[in-house]
Amino acid sequence: MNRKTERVFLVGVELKSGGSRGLDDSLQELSELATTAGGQVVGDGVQKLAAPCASTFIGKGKATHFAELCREADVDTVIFDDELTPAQSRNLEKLFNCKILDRTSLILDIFAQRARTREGKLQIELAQLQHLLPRLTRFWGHLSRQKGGIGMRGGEGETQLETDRRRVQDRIARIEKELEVVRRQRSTQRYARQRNHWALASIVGYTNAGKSTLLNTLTGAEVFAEDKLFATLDPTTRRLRLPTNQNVLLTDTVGFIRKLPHGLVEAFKATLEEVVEADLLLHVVDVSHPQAEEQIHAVESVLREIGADGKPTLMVFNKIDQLKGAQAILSQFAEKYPQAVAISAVTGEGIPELLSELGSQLRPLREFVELSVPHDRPDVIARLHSVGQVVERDYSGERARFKARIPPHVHSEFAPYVVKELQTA
Ligand SMILES: Nc1nc2c(ncn2[C@@H]2O[C@H](COP(=O)(O)OP(=O)(O)OP(=O)(O)O)[C@@H](O)[C@H]2O)c(=O)[nH]1
Ligand SMILES: [Mg+2]
Repeated sequence: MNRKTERVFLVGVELKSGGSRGLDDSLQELSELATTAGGQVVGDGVQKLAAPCASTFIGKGKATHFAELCREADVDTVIFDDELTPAQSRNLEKLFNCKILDRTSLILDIFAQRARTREGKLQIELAQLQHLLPRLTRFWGHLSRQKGGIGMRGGEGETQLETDRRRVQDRIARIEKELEVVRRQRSTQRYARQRNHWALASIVGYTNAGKSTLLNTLTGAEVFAEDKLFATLDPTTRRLRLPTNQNVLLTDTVGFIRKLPHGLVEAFKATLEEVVEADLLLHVVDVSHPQAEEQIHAVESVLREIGADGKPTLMVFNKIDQLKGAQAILSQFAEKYPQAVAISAVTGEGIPELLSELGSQLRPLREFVELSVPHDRPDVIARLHSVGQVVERDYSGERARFKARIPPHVHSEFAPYVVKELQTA
């Protein structure tokens, strides 16, 4: 763990089909990922290709050249921006004579470093082992899990390999069993929540968009927020009370990224159930990011993958304090997404608008009723004001009359006083 920081070299490929701009952004992001994982990027190289090479992904000549650069720069790990096949990894490892990672395994490593809950840790380990299994080579060596570095390191030689494979398979089987137990417990907790019948809103968005910061600002939660990718892995849920007295459960969860490994999405499906079950999604976007638009699409594609597309979604354009002179961007987005709100989770700008938009989007979930309450039941009247949103009141008659929106979970409490179901606007 206290070994010197790993020196990292990045390799990107510009396929004829994609533009070079996409490659630059992708490499820039890969570099952030490598840094987040604790590496130090000491160089990078790109190659233009019609199609990836089956044996070494990039061309053999280019690979040999990069390998030389890496030796000179004393590089420990070479990271490819795309997913490598097991054969490509093995061949490249021989050629470079150092550890080869791809974007997928890098993201998995970061997740492994960040997981805190039992379920999170198990999910990551499972995804990691499944990714690793066909790629086991002598550079991965024994499987003691090490923290801090990029990935696992070993180097005990080929003889270890068969034993390692068997151990990985055993471990996968054990984790799957354990996950089942952990999940059963969690779904019991969820049922408890469902009985509350509060609306559930889930914050989604690209990694580093400001999701946790927003949850903290809205609810005073103390979720870890940091200018690093994937600061959050495990979901946190807090109650948010809107100015209209509506209670909402607000969940902050793991961020998305482009080329998010499929195995990881699979592994996280259970965690992401909060997203799938939500009544409303808050899609937080860092509008100050030059790739904001691409990030929106990446998030939408993960949402599709987990089956949460088509959900009512409130677009939240965050970090407007960072826009400075670039306000034009905001109006472009506003045109494209007319329902959106623009905020700064840090300065609090736009938060009142966000709250009121939340209120109106969640309103249809509540029942709009007319009530008639005897004057000698001030307790009922007080309770109505504390849990409901009273929009009209009339104390002049024999009984007090109200028009109010009340959340479903207290509907039965007021049932004796309801005289009319009103149309929800
Ligand atoms: N200037 C500015 N910075 C913000 C704003 N919102 C969040 N940030 C910063 O952006 C960084 C990322 O914020 P987080 O809240 O951790 O982002 P996240 O979406 O939860 O990220 P992950 O959990 O890593 O996916 C932090 O350094 C925040 O301080 C904002 O409105 N303005
Ligand atoms: Mg976060």
